[in-house]
Amino acid sequence: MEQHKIFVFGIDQAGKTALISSIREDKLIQGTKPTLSFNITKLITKNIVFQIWDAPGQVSFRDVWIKGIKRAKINIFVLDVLDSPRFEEAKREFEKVLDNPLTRNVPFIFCFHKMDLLESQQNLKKARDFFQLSQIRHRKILSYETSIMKMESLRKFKSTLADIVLDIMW
Ligand SMILES: Nc1nc2c(ncn2[C@@H]2O[C@H](COP(=O)(O)OP(=O)(O)OP(=O)(O)O)[C@@H](O)[C@H]2O)c(=O)[nH]1
Ligand SMILES: [Mg+2]
Repeated sequence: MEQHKIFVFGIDQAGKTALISSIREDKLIQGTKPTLSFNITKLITKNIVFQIWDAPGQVSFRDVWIKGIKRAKINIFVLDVLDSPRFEEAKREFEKVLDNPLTRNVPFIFCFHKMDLLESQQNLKKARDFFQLSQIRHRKILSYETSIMKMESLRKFKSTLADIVLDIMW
C-alpha cells in the first residue's frame, strides 16, 4: 500500500515529537527527548497510510531537513506559541522551507502549538500577526491550534491529514 510521506519541521523544543507521538498513540505523551535524527513512524487514518518524518530541530541538525522535504505530500510546521523570543528564528526556518522549490505544490499545515497555558491565547495573536499567513499567496496553508493536552483537537487533526491527501488524489 502506498505510504504518504509527511515532513514535520520547526525549531528545537517546538513540540514536534510530543505532538506526533500523542497523535499516534492517542494519548498524552510527555518527557520526549531532543530528536537527533529523523524519527520515521507510520500512522494510519481512514485507511490511508502515512510515513511521518519528524525532523530534528536543533541548528546543527537542520541540514538534514532536505531529506524530509523530498517527496513529502504534506509539510507540517510546528510553532511553540509560548516561545515568542524565538518567533523570528522560527519564521526564518519556516520561510526557508516554503521557498524551497521542492515544496512548491505541497500543502502546508501550520500548527500554533502548546495552546494550553494562560499565555497561549495572548501569544497566539502575537504569532498570527508575526507570521501573517494570510499574506502568503499561491500556497495551500491550513492553520491549526494544537496542544498535546487536548486529545480531541489531535483526533480532529489526524483525520484532517487524510482529507488533505484525498483532496490531492482526486
Ligand atoms: N505545554 C505544552 N508543552 C508541550 C506541548 N507539546 C510539547 N510540549 C513540551 O515541549 C518540550 C519539547 O517537546 P519536543 O516534542 O521534544 O520538541 P521537538 O520540537 O521535538 O524538539 P527537537 O526534537 O529538539 O526538535 C517538551 O518538554 C514537551 O513536553 C504542548 O502542547 N503543550
Ligand atoms: Mg523532536
